[in-house]
Amino acid sequence: MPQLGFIHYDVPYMKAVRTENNGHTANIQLPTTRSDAAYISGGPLPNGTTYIMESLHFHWGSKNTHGSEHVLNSERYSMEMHLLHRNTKYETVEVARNYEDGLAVLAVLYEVKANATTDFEGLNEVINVLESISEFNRSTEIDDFLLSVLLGDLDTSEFYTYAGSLTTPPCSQAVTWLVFAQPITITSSQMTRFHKLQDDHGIAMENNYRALQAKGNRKVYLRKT
Ligand code: 1SD
Ligand code: ZN
Repeated sequence: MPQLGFIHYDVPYMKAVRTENNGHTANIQLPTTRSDAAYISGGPLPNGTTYIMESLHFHWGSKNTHGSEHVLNSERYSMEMHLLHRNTKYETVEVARNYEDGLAVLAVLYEVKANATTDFEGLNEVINVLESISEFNRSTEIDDFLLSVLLGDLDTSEFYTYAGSLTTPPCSQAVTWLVFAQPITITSSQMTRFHKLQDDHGIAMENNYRALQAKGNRKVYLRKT
């Protein structure tokens, strides 16, 4: 399998990126213009296709013992980030989600370790603005947003991959999932900043993850590229 390729992940976005509390999560919408966009290719993605970065968001629990959507070897993690990419052969995410090769989501797992005292700095790019979007419908902008910082020194060569669905309605079967095998350690104070977000009823936004689904006849592959 070819190596998973990251294009412009190490180039800051020129346009400020919009970060919004949509009542379900903190969602960051990335520019997708010809001169200001990031992409992935290779790995398990169909040969010769490029997927453009569209948006990213997070899923978490009410406690640090749960919150991720993926579970690795029975291990639940505190939070999971989704980097949603669209196959450039489709015009929009809405169109792409009607096709099996429409979307690719990179999933990063976060583990809160009680004895971790040093923040995972990469996530602070997002965490620093969470207070300003604590209420539903609030939005703000982040300047010079850099995707590579978010991944830190995560080993992106090892991931689980399978053909699956979006985890929110309409749960379209349109996603090539790539779940990085190595979790990122964050501090409990970093996790607390997500727990302070409020939903559309002004109630703590928590447990915004989908319940574990049966694997069915899906094949999940562990890839080391
Ligand atoms: O939950 C997100 C949802 O907010 C939206 O981004 C959707 C794509 O249209 O993707 C799902 S998920 O499957 O990435 N969780
Ligand atoms: Zn998601």
